[in-house]
Amino acid sequence: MLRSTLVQAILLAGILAMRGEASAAPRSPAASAAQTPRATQPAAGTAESPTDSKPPSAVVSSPAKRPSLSSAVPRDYLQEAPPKAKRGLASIATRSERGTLRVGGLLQAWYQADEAAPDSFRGRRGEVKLYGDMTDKVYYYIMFDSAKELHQNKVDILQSGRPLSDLYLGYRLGEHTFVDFGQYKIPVTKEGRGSSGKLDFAERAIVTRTYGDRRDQGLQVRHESSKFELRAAILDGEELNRADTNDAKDVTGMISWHPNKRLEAGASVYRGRQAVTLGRKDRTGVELEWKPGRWDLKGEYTEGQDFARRSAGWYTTAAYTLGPRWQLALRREAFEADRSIVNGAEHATTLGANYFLDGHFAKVQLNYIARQESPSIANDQAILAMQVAF
Ligand SMILES: [Ca+2]
Ligand SMILES: [Ca+2]
Repeated sequence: MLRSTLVQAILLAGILAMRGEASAAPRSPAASAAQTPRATQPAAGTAESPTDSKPPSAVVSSPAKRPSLSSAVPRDYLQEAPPKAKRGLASIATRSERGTLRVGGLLQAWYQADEAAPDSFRGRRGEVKLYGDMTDKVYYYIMFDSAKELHQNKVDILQSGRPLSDLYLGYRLGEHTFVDFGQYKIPVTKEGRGSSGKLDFAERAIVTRTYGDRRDQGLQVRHESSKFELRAAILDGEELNRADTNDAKDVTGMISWHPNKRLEAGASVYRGRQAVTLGRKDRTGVELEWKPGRWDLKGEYTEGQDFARRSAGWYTTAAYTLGPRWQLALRREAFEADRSIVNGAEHATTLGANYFLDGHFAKVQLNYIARQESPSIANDQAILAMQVAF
């Protein structure tokens, strides 16, 4: 109890400090408009006609600024390029005097050939995202993965198969600083917190999907500037769609430094207590990405502890872009679910080919995953994935 109260006090102090910093350097509406790209072509029926720029006389006197169609959601969540007018679905957005609404989605269909399981077609991801701003300070984000039930052929005591993934409301403390309140991705591991729509391979590495790509409920402070990204959060620690089972609150954070477009280095940490027995739940990870020329080289190492069990894993990926359409990628990875077991690590080598029909908005991925473990079993896998994201 004392510990969680302390953590809450520290977090609150952090928020107040950042608020002070934000109010010390107020930004002009003009500057903010210049820096926030707007979705340029709303869909039919939500038209931003030229007359839209002159609000009806009834609201002329209203000092409230209409928020831009860009959103304050974490940039990792969004597709790489800002929506362009000609990008069709990417421009679905609507704006009213009450705020903005944008629609996003990530659809993936797979064919999976597996040495250890029946070969199968699979609707892997069916994410529907609704997000926007209610004022120039207040924003919201909700995401459902409608395909979750399709691949959970088991009793789901953890509620992870429920389609609700993200649900948060937020407040913009300053130009680059936000507070998210609700359910969102924990910041552990770079690949885990990044968008599922921008992966080098059809699936994340074992280490990043074990520790990262996980959601929890809490309060998060986020700072995203041109060279730094920082997050600090306080969480229930029960993962998504579950109420806390103890009074303890977990804390997590990340820092990432990207001095230029080619280099990014970061670290993430998680300290928590789980179950009624308050067993340890810790993660510590480092991450590095370097993009010289056509190459994209990245790697992460993360270790964890759950109760007394210690685990660790890493991956390294080398991707080479052949041209606007083709990219080849190779990944080596290892994961040790229990470090007390000798030779207990599983290793995998994944060879991937990506064919971009329209960047990450529409792409086809072919992966072959060779898995090595001890004792050896036949469990290699091939995946053909097609994706549409907007
Ligand atoms: Ca807890
Ligand atoms: Ca094997």
